[in-house]
Amino acid sequence: MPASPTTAIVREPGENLARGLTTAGLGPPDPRLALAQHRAYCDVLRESGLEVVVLPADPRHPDGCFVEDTAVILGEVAVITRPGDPSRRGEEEAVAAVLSRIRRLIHIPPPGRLDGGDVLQWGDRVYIGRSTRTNREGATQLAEIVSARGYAASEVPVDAGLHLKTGVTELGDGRLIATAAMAARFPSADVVTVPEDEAHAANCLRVGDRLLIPGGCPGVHRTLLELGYEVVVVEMSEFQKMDGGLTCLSLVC
Ligand code: CIR
Repeated sequence: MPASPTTAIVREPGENLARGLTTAGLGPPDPRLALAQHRAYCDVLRESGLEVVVLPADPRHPDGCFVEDTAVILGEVAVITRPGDPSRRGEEEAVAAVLSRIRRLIHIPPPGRLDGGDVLQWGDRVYIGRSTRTNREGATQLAEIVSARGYAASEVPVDAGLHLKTGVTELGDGRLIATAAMAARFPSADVVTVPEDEAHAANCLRVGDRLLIPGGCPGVHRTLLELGYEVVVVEMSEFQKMDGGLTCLSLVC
């Protein structure tokens, strides 16, 4: 496994982003603002030391910018998922083509369904969310793949929110950030619990020494600064309208 990540794979949001799946009820995203926010996100990744591979938007896949769901990076291996919603199948192909140059690929075959947003790697353990997108077969297939590589696998029920990582992500330094409901699933962990009105802050992205957090969460921002994190705020409003967060927009490998 490379000592630290060097690359982020992203895909630009298209003009038809609003035709993707959403339960947010926040109204349709503005495709131009989404593209500007996406470019700013990529700039932060570059400033954080990553080479950013930008795939063009694909009009067949309005949710295609949420590349996290298409693969799980595990050291030298990339697990190419079988996205849980049929409308998203096929998004994984362009990502797999890039990953095949830098990782050995393993595929999730049917009847497995798995979204990368349901996979949280934390230390030597891989947590797999059982959500509306990730079924038992998909979770079991991934558990076998990770177990064969020395990780422990645990399934976590996802009762609220789209994916496991909608409600819990890694801050670095052995700490997690989570909604209250998800924090209860990690009783022995050091967890920063987000207030209900800043629930979207449970999806943060640690890149090197920097911690990317979404805009609109002043309370969590303060807490993280007090804990000593080098925080970078990234505006995500247009992606939040489509149930997306910071981790969803890239595959860091
Ligand atoms: C979907 O519902 O599939 C997309 N609109 C949002 C996916 C967000 N992905 C993620 O949290 N990993």
